[in-house]
Amino acid sequence: MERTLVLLKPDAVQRDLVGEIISRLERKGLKLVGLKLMRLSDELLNEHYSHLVGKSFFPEVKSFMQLTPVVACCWEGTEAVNTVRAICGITKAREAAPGTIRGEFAMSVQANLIHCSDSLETANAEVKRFFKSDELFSYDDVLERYVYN
Ligand code: YYY
Ligand code: MG
Repeated sequence: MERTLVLLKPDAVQRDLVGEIISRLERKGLKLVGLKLMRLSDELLNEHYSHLVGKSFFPEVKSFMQLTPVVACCWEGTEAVNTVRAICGITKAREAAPGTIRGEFAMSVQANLIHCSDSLETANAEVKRFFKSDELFSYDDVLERYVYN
């Protein structure tokens, strides 16, 4: 089982898409093991988007991510990292495939509704960065056998 980090960005919060996005991940069969609202500090964003520090658009990305609190969630499942990535769609949302979250609901590159971890290694680091261990939960999923058999 893998765990992956998802952030519902300020555009998802403002556009009332939090429930829709969480619902899509739930209905896919992923298990929600962590969930909270949080305001992202400069420090956290510098770490989280360290691959973008130095890019001309980075200050804008940062201030966009600080417009409202974001919803941080951790999802668990077999190959959860790639599964969530596929459901999310590509970065440039207006070209994201129909059926994906970005493809269905977004037009922008910056305002693309959702962040999700891009590899298992990144996911492990990101889950730790955003959640304390007592904010993550293990529990039986009574439908697991019907989701995975
Ligand atoms: O993982 P993903 O969110 O799809 O893209 P990244 O390349 O990691 O970039 C993170 C974030 O930065 C992206 O979701 C929007 C923003 N961004 C941007 O505003 N303009 C770019 N040219 C590239 C990325
Ligand atoms: Mg990324």
